[in-house]
Amino acid sequence: MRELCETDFEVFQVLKSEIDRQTGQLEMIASENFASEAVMQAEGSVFMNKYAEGYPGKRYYGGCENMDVVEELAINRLNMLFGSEYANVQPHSGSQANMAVYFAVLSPGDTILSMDLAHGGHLSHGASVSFSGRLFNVVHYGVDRESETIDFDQVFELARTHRPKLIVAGASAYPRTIDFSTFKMVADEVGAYLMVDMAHIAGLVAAGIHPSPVPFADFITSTTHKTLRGPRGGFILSTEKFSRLLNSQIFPGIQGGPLMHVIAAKAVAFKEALEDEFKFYCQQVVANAATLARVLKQRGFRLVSGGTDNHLILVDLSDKGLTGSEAEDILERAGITVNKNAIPFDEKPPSVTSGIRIGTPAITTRGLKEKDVEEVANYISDLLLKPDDDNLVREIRKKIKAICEAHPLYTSRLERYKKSLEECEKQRIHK
Ligand code: DSN
Repeated sequence: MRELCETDFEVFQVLKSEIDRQTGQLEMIASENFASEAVMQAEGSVFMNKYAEGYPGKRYYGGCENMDVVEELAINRLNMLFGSEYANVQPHSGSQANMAVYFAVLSPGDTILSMDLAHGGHLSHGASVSFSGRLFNVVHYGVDRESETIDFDQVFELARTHRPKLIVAGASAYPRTIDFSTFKMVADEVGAYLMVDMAHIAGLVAAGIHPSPVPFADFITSTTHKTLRGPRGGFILSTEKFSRLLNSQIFPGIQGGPLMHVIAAKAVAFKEALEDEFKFYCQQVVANAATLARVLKQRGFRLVSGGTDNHLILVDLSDKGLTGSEAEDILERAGITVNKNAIPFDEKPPSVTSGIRIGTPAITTRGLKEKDVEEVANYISDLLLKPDDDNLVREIRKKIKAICEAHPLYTSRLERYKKSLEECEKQRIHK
């Protein structure tokens, strides 16, 4: 078999650069993580060659016997992980998992009550630029101006006024525990279905650190690549009674052939998440986020809601004369990757913002603990308090590089790439 570097040197080089970027910088985007080599091995495998429309035991193509086994493994492990009755592991993404639930229980024009994107919600929860906002009548709740936590008085009031058919709980930039039992009370009072999109916190739920939505929600959707640390993709959990309806909404409703290589990788990730080691990892993610919050507060930064219960924090930079996009850029130059993020009631547009979102899942995967996070939090503070100091950026870049070297990532993969590159260069010279 010819190696990638022989068949396509341009893609090989850019892949090598991306490995260098991921391993040589501190990844603090709250929604990103590093999947294990085993997960990547399953995804980069011959499973990708197979069409398997349908579900285990009922496919529309021959030769699916191994597909059935791997999809059953993924389904059973996922149900075991969350204590759910029904799982669909075919959604290509979280958005498609959400779309399938909407299409299962709503008709165009029906009302959804969900969290405002500007207060930490998600595009696919009814933002006007998303299919969800274009097809459905969406009413948004948000956070309370004072506490910056979900305003349940508003949730109750909007539910009573608008009688939504579906209430969506779940967020992409919310640093606090979400109270699913109160959402269930609201849904019951107005006769709505409850969907929880737990994409950000799925790993924490699996590890028993965040309360589970399973006892409360009719539908649970998620991605697999955030705190859950699997391949990029989605899934749906529910009860047996919705199984046929949900299966048919994913296929043939909105998707064709499932990505069987991704499903194989999901199966591997779910097995990893069932192990005790994953629980310890998630505990460390939360401990690291708490340390980050503590140090940044000590250094004079205001955090939305005053802190964090989970894997992320939202820093309000409006009193520092910095925009979120400037802060993202300064940190990136020093080797720390974060994203600009609107804070609740932000007056700046989403392309600028007044805040940044910082998360600890990926740095925890590479082994950073509280002491390292304290050091990193101080570097972040130094950089944001002296945004024009280029020497400081250079100095901290070196320190971040040293932290990365002390916590290596994908060592065997890098070794393989190095060997492959050397081989390839030898052959290029000889040609
Ligand atoms: N884009 C993801 C995030 O960063 O939170 C959500 O889909």
